[in-house]
Amino acid sequence: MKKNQAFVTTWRWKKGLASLVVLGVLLWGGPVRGDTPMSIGTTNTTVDEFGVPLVGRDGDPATNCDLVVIYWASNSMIYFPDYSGNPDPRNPQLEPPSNGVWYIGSLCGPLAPSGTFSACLAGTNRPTVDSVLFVRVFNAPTLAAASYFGDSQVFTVNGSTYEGKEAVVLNIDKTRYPFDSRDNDDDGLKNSLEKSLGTNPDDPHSDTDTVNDWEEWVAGTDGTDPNSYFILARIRQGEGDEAVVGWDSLAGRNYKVWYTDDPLDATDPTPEWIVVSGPDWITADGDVMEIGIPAGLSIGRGHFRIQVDPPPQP
Ligand SMILES: [Ca+2]
Ligand SMILES: [Ca+2]
Ligand SMILES: [Ca+2]
Ligand SMILES: [Ca+2]
Repeated sequence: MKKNQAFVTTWRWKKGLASLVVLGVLLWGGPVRGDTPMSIGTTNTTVDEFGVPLVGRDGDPATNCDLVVIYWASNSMIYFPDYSGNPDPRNPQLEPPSNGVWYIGSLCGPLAPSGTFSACLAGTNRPTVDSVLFVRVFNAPTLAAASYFGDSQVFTVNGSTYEGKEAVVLNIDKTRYPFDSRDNDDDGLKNSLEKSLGTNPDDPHSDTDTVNDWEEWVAGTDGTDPNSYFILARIRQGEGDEAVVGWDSLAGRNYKVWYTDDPLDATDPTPEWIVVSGPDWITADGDVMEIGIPAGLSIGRGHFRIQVDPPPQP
């Protein structure tokens, strides 16, 4: 009997010691690293600066997928990266996963339908409670190839769990910010946009078609291909004496058609042009546009030209 009592006493003492130890950890053990996995990700589709969904893992290897990086917001602030996309020192990078990088199309837990991503943070990657973070997505698989980025909201790890996980849903709609808004060659295109288009940021005429890089971007032609430039492609007869003017267009761009019957030579240095496509811009809904000019063939010899409305530059 005495033996049993002694055992119970010892056990109670040990239980008390265990409580003290646990209390000690809570009081002195520093930040609490949640012991459950954490997933962070998007449920909306993130698009690039042209409105095209970022490349995810639809059968592609991860190396083809666009880059995702998690950063610390050390004082709850997001700072702009440098011209090459490297983060501000006040936004250091969270240790990447052991298998390399996070990317668009990666999957973790219940998040990440096609075209989005989620990252699973567990073990040493799992940030401590009260960590303040944000996520940056890029428009290319590597920082060296990227030119635009988009940021999530700043969020705080709070340790809460739902069905065994802490889940943070991010909102990143677009890689809307250029790393480099300078215009080295003064052709009207930002350096970052030239990188996205493949044109030379130090040369206003990247190819030899004499149409400059900005004009080619406005018209939607290829600034790296001398055989691609904006032309009025065709004029044909429509109903009766209707003239039908056609050109290669870009969906969403706005156009006007102008006409003059002046000779466009040295005998008339100030030709008078009039708009014949109506009072409003015409928005293209595909890659070919045609517009009928009533009685266009009855006005004799003349010239048409197409004007493109420059869109806002990303
Ligand atoms: Ca430029
Ligand atoms: Ca250029
Ligand atoms: Ca050109
Ligand atoms: Ca061209």
